Amino acid sequence: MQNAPSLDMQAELYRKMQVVRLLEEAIGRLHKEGRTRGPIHRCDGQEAVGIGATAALEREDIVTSTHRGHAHYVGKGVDTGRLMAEIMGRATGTCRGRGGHMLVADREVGLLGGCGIVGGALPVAVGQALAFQVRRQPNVVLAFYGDGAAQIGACHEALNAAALWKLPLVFLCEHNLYGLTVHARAQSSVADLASRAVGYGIPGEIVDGNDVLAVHAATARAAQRARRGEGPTLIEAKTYRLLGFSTSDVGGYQPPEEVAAWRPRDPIPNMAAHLVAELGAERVAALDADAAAEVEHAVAFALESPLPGIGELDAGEYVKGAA
Ligand SMILES: Cc1ncc(C[n+]2csc(CCOP(=O)(O)OP(=O)(O)O)c2C)c(N)n1
Ligand SMILES: [Mg+2]
Repeated sequence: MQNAPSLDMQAELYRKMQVVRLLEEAIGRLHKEGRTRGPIHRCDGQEAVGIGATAALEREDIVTSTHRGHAHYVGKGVDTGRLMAEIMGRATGTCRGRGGHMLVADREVGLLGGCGIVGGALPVAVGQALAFQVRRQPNVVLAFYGDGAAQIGACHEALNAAALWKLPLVFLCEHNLYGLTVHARAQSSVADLASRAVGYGIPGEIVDGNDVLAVHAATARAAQRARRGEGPTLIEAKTYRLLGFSTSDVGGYQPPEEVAAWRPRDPIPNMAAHLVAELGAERVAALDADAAAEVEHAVAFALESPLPGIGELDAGEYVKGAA
């Protein structure tokens, strides 16, 4: 493959996908035990998108995320202990436990934040990319959004402005076939959302979202183009939401044959098979063990961490006593 990452980097991409999967499974268990609050949007099956795309960025580049952002967070380098603590509302979380799983932000690693308003982060990404351009900084913004978010007005406005002003922005649409319980065919007159790029005069590319190396390569190309001042790219990553919308999803709308067709395309076992062939089973087992240890440590750290104290309630206020 052209510009394929080194085998060591491929191993790290695999290990990070495993970290995300194991985190999701741990969150699922903790949720069932009543130890998390609110619905959680797991990304099982979509790990290759977040991990592959963020690996193509520099630390100073910025990511905006969605309500389904765990792979984006881990990929951009958020500490998994502080991430887990944030998901569990603990004082040691990246936002001191105030954001929760949908609103994780960590400026130190270039994560501007998750977003519970579908498509709401896209105009924010435009603003950040404009700031990079105005300040002549050599950085790019990677904006994740879903196929559902692609149907809202703010998405059109963001694409139009970014294309017009040639902003250093990569639009990455995670097309997982559903917005909530609604199939893509009931949301859009076109199946390939990348085709919309033509209307903005920017490149559009469809990529196998379950192939971490393909996602990485496409994002690296788009980021290079953005850094050269040539403007945004729209990448559509075709993927699948294996476990439904959220932990409160009662299911029943994803046809079993559809799920069965996507199961063999799970990005993690496929990458494992590739790495076993390249590096041997022992090395892959060591990567699995390393990922499991990291997640175990992250969960223990979160569970040992205190909830925020009542005295810290106004700690994040811009203006003290404004109310
Ligand atoms: C503005 C807005 N409208 C509706 C919702 C409710 N809602 C939450 S997620 C979602 C579907 C999003 O679909 P998609 O962008 O494809 O993301 P996915 O859940 O598939 O990852 C909807 C309608 C919301 N959070 N914000
Ligand atoms: Mg979707």
